[in-house]
Amino acid sequence: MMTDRRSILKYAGLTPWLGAGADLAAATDQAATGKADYTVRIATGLAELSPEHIVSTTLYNGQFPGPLIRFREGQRVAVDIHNDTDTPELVHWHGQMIPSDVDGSSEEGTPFVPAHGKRRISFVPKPAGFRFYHTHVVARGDLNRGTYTGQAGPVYIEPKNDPGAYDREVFLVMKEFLPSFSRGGDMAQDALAGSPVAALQEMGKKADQEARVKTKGLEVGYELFCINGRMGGHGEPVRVKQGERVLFHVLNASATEIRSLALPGHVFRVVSLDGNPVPTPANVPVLWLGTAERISAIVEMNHPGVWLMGDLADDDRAHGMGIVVEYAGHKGKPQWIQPQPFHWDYTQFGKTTGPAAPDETMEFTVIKQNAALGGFNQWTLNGIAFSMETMKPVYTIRQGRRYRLKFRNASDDIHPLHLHRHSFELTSVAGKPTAGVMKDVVMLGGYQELAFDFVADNRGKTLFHCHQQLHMDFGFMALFDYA
Ligand SMILES: [Cu+2]
Repeated sequence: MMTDRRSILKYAGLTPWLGAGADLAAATDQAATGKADYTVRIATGLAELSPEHIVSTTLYNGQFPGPLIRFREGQRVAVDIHNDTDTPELVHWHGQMIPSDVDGSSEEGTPFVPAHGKRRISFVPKPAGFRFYHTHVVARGDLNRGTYTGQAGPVYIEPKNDPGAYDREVFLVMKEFLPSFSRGGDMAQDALAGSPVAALQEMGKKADQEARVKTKGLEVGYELFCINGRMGGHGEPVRVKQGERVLFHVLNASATEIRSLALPGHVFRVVSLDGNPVPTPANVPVLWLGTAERISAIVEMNHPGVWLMGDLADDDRAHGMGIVVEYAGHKGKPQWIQPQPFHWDYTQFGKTTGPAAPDETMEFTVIKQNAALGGFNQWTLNGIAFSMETMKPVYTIRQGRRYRLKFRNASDDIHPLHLHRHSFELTSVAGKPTAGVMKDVVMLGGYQELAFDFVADNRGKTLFHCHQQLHMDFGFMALFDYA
């Protein structure tokens, strides 16, 4: 059941990348001169989420989401990044194993794309699968910077061999706009499976009591929500036929929020997490995605009608977090049915044997210092908040060694932990051992524990951080560097 991949791009509001394709001349020669294979232009523009809701923000190539970029695994590309804004920018190639100077993180030493300037980069895209690209600048208190803007877009790296047991693929990018600060948040506490650890709850309470300011730290909320840049009901529906198998590639491009997604009357067969095939594909009624996580799931279209595929949070869905799925021959108002609560458990996609024993184990305890930094919460790893001035702490790693990172979360927040330039293997989630699930972002539950392994196989400075923009900007980062 092979289909023309490019034909899917007209669905769901994603625009194909003009001029991009596998037929381009070898890019190696174009790395220094000549025409780039891709151009990313960063500029302020308007995103029309609905006729009544047009937001001004920073965009890639004048659109949100940024154009879907299709790379071919192992085939070098040259990318021109133009920055038409007044501030330096960085484009991070999330989930790819590429050198530090093109990864898009100043902490790793990637040069900024200067304001009103340009930078050409060249790299060999890998590994195959669903990745994305997004800005990696610090926002702190500026809600017009960083991932609060519209600087995000999907990347798909075509594998050399593709099993492709589906009829069509559809990319969905979930995103919020019009952010504002508030005291205290509405973190989706029911997202994850597993129980809190009492000792971590005690630590969290103690940190709260020791905080000089007793009020809650600032959090970010949003007014508008969208999938593929359109509020629910305002974009082109996903048009399907009965009996079709549709592969959805879902990206949570939020700056700060955990998202859920359900399609009434249908189940998702999760086949990949963060673009990497899982050892045990499994059916679930609801997807949960931390900030920057991706899920690829096949849905068998066996429940004809017009449905709203949306977030479980009523308020967010009412303000746009949904997209219409319309069967051929069916018309009318899209229907939503609230699913039963469903706890996300990464281990159901794993295997029970393995993983390999690590060469070294590092432990990290996460603590929130309530409202400690000018009203913002400060985050510490083992008591240290990352400093943008000194770029410390730095953990030294050695080429070829397997490291196990163990996390203990002494806060009630969920943290989407992200490691740059490497994939990691989940080894334990909320006390449950697992193996074989390869990811680059994973949600560490409130007052829970989690462990993953990674192999040091990509020399260069490597950033680790929580992908929640408010957390990474206020301490929740660390650097790894090769000896
Ligand atoms: Cu966090």
